[in-house]
Amino acid sequence: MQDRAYAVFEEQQKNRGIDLEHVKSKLKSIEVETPSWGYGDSGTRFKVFKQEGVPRDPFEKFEDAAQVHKLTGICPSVAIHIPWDKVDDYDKLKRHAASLGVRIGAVNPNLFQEDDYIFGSVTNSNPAVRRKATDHLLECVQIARTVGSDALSLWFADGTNYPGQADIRKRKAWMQEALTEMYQAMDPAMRMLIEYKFFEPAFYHTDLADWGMAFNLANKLGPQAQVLVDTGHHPQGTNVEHIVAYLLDEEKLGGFHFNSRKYADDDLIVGSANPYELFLIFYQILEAAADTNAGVRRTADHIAYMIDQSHAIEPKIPAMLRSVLNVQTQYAKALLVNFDEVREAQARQDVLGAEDAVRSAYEIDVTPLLVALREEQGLPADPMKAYLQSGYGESILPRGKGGASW
Ligand code: AOS
Ligand code: ZN
Ligand code: ZN
Repeated sequence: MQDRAYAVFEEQQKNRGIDLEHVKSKLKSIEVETPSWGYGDSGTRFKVFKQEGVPRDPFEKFEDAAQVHKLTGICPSVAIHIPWDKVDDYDKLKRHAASLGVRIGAVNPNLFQEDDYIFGSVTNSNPAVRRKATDHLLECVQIARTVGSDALSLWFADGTNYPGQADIRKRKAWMQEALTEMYQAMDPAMRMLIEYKFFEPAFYHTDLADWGMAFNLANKLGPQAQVLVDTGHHPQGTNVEHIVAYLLDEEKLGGFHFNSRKYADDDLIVGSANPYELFLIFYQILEAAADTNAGVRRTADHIAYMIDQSHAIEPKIPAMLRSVLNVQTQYAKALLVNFDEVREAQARQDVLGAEDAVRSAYEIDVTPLLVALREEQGLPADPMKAYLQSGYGESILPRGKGGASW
């Protein structure tokens, strides 16, 4: 069955002018980082639901994340959040990860969970609080060094709820001051990925509200600072793929926090409500990866793909598997775009022809391709089914309820 399906697929792609060996090698090299916090209990501001079998500590989070990598082959790193993943011995955590076949990815400083930060962290008008927040950023640089991570992901809850509550321009300066200190402490191989979000938990203004503010700051800091696009952090109707193209062209796109949204920062399974947006993001990335400018190509090839989701009602590991598979599927579809065809249609100013060249790739069923790819890699043809049959989900139930949560 699969052999026949793949033969038909191969023939079809050959006729479309697509080099499947190239497509497969790209699919084999993409890496999608999963977040440690996605394996713990989470919820909304209304309720955190406790599930059975949830990891009780960072070590167990890595054990669950390793299952996702084992079955998909594309999730070799796991982002950590400090202090959620605080341990006495980071070297031990690093070794534990390695023993499971994964590694520690982006280090995320957490500056939003302590009472001291009620009016902000690095932008707090109280210098003692700003010092404490900046020291935590420096501590995270040190942790990244210890665990061998080259990425620091920064998201700030800082902002205000009311007009006049604080001096917006002073806060802007304090943000830059803190990040400059952190930037200077980083090793040359490290990258600072600056995330933005237009609202929540602050509702009047957020200190880093949009990509333009993050971009401006990253430019001021230097080449090791780049923008992190969290797909859920935009107002309704925003053209996220346009932001992606713009930042790529400026060589300032550092990474993604993938998730899906309907109304706000919903943190739902990526590609569940808006798969075409995800496809179009990859289309822009692949377009940039073939640019004549080497800097743009390098930027496109060094994007940190990360998932940022908190599954409140779904079983954690299958929800993460679904997310990773959705990313892989849309990436595979984007790889089937015939870029020559798009460019030729653009040159003719053939609006419908260009649109068709992009959309028609999205409409192709890539299942035979992904199954063939997994077969080549010794991975299960259907990772979700393999997980459900593996018994792992049952084996962790003795952990009980009341595991780690945010
Ligand atoms: C918050 O909205 C952001 O997306 C951050 O990336 C945050 O650090 C992450 O969601 C963990 O809470
Ligand atoms: Zn995020
Ligand atoms: Zn978010």
